[in-house]
Amino acid sequence: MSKNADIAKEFSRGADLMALLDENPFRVLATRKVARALEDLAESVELAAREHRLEAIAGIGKSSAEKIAEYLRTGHIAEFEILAGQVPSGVLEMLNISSVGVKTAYLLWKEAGITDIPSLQKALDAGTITGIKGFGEKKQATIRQNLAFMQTTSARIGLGYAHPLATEFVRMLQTIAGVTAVAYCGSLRRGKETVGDLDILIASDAPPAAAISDAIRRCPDVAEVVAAGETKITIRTRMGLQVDFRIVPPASWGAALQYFTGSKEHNVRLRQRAADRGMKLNEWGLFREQRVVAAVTEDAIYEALEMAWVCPEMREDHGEIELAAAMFETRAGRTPVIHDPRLAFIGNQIPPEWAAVEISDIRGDLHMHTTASDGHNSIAAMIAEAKTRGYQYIAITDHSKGQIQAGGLTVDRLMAHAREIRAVAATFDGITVLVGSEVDILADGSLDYPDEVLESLDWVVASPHSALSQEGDAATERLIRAAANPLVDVIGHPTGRLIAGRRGMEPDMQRVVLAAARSGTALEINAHDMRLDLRDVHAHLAVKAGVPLCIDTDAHQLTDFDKLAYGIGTARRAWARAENVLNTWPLERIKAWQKRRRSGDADFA
Ligand code: DGT
Ligand code: CA
Ligand code: CA
Ligand code: ZN
Repeated sequence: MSKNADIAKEFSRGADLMALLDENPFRVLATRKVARALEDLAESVELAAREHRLEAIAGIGKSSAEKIAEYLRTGHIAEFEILAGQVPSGVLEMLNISSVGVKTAYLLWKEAGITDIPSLQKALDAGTITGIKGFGEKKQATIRQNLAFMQTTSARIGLGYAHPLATEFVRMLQTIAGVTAVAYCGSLRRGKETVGDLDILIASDAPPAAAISDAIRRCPDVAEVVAAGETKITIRTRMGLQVDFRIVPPASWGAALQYFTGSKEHNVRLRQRAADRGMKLNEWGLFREQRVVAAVTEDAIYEALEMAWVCPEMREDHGEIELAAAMFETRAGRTPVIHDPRLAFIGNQIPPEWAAVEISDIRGDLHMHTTASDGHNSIAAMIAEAKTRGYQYIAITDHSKGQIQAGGLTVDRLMAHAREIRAVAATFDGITVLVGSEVDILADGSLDYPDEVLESLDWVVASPHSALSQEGDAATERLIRAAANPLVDVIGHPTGRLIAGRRGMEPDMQRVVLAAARSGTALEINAHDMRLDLRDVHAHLAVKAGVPLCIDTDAHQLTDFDKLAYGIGTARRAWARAENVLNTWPLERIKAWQKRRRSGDADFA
């Protein structure tokens, strides 16, 4: 875990402790805000502290900045340790059970004298928790189930499992008579890299609840029905993923979709915006007095709140509300004054048509493997598949010689492979195939092939594959050195992290981005669900600095092309427009961009 995540966790623990000790709710809230600010922080908290910039971060005040500095110095925060001394450690651990929040833990501790998970388990089994308000049979049953679940798994689930499953549920539910619309919402719709659970919304007039419930139960993935009511069904899949289904009337579709898409933070701001205008927003609609102002579509709701529609991936209260309000003003012919520093990179004038990149903007995929290294398909099969996807160009980029276990190519094999790619490509019309390589960035930032070899290639992806636990500065220098080579077109999966598998390098990404801006090098968003590297906050740094992103699937087989959607989700979370994504450009523009750098007359700084 990074320092940012470590300290965020520490503040979150501090907030929990304060709440359990009945501290002032405003202080608790302020402490939670610090945790969130650190989670969202794109740069290294250590660097910001060293340069005395902590207090400039929204949500972090003087005393929090001091606490952060203290943590960086000593590895703990004394004030929180003192609080921790007053709360049994088992009470904090109970908060890890989903459905046990601070309030519940507080009651269990103070009213029932339960101070750890084993005694909670015992009390639930023996049925000895009685006479406490809010602890009926139902609540206890829920806690018991969640406790059992927690003991089998605790991790958030990756998109590689969650997305196909959600898509399949949506497809299946759409076939039920009486169902007028189905969509997944929650974190999946917001394009987050992992999900806690799935939220699926179903619009249906006269609720055929029984038909829906039967159809869900029949799905082969369903292991257990956790709860089933008229309008809400919750199941658990064999893989341990929870899915919440909610049935709403079509008249409330837009409001429900908006509500259940979240994020909570975005929704809080929206409800406030409604209140400021004398209206009330909830999952049923936007109301003035008892009258419905908007409810059927999301568009209408945002419109009535004097905002442009916000793409789901941006709904995190990271400035998108201010952006959408400014777009609304611009469209109405007014010139909004933008004060929000988060929008500064867009410029003084918000274009009325500002839009995040979409799948249909993508013209090609510039990172993929064949059987020459560790791919499963031939050159011809990859080209044919790319053609069916409507791509105008692709790059074939097999591994370099250092990747022995992945069948990396010696220089001789690479040369033969290049000839073969050109020969096979000549048999296809209507698509340009770039001969490329995914060359290893070695631990010191040098590359696995000499420049003479790279010069003969049309496209060079340079990626780190080994020495991924390097310390921060070494990792930063390594990536900067690779980017400085004018023959490198794009840095592939820059940190090497694997979601739920490997933490990867933690370079100072702001410095890497600035170096890439100077050298005119693109940075990859590797779209594989296990990677999503760059991640959202780092890709946002590239967008702000004007460094082109390249959204690649790194396909090792034909079906991997489908993973593009995950990379698009991350790019949209980073506020990337089509313009920011290199592989939305026509090939001629990419070539001109590459030529400026390779010929040394680049003027990228
Ligand atoms: P996850 O499941 O942890 O990946 O994240 P989400 O965002 O999918 O969260 P989830 O499943 O708890 O709730 C889905 C959405 O429903 C959430 O983004 C906003 C909305 N929502 C659910 N419960 C609440 C609530 O208590 N307050 C507010 N404001 N919104 C809620
Ligand atoms: Ca969810
Ligand atoms: Ca949920
Ligand atoms: Zn690759």
